[in-house]
Amino acid sequence: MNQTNSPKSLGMSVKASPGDFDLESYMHDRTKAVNQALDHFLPRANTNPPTLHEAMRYSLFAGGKRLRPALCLAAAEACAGSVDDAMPLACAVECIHTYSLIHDDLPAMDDDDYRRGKLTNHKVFGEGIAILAGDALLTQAFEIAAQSKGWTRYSHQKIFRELSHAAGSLQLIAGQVADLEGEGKKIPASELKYIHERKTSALLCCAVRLGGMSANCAAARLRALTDFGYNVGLAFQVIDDILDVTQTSEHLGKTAGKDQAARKATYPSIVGMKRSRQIAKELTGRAFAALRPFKGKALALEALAHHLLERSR
Ligand code: GRG
Repeated sequence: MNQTNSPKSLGMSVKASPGDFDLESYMHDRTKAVNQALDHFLPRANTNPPTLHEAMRYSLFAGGKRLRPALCLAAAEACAGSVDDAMPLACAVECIHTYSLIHDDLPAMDDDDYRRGKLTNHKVFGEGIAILAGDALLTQAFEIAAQSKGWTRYSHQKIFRELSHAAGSLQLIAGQVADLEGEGKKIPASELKYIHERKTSALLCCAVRLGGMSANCAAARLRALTDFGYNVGLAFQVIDDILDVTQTSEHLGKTAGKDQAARKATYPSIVGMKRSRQIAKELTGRAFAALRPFKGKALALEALAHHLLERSR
């Protein structure tokens, strides 16, 4: 198993969070647990057909930051739930996220050669296997989620609906369609927000909500987590747009400057760098405000929101 996604390698040794919360060791522990769980849930690499299972594992263990699983587990903890109960849902979201990256990198989409500091899936396994590895990871997510225990407020039916809605034609894929169709066009900030809400915020928000659901949280808590996840998700994409301009490919582990090259609308290209930073800060402020009902018990979520704003990759 590739263990390159340690918090140190993610640049987390800098001021990681507000207060005394040690985000670096939190991420170290949660990343290790998530990697072990994913390793357990996925078929072995030599399972027939071995090329497919190798390809699925190649991208899943390529060194992703594991932000969505961390958000899911942190939300569960904020609601007095357990990491063990939330883990299948955290892993399901990471499988969907990885599938979306494999497909996003394909020649028919963003046509990228590098992801997570390594050659993209289709560069190593060919386009056909990369498409199938993405399909299989998406499907695998539901098989993993089926292994969650189910809760009185949140049945497996509700969990499946949550995952399929975030990954489906109204959210993740709608965002990707709008992104593709917007290439080379001048679009207003409202349209860019529509893309970010769907392409990025929907799955991040889903990760946070599923964490709350795994703790059988009450409706008011779920609303607060939704508000938090939505705003953190939008801030995450604004920062991603900024990093695409300000960081090198080497540092990001993926091709920097792609947005400009593809003539994609981004916050820096529409409102400028200074205003983009302000917007990311405002969104993070709203995310913090959403956590007020947790009365200081959502320290990991707070630290993650702060880190996502300050991150450099
Ligand atoms: C269905 C054909 C088909 C494609 C789906 C929806 C989709 C393709 C792609 C969207 C993927 C995408 C690029 C979303 C933007 C969100 C984003 C910035 C992802 C990167 O997340 P990080 O930085 O990545 O957390 P790591 O590698 O660290 O997990």
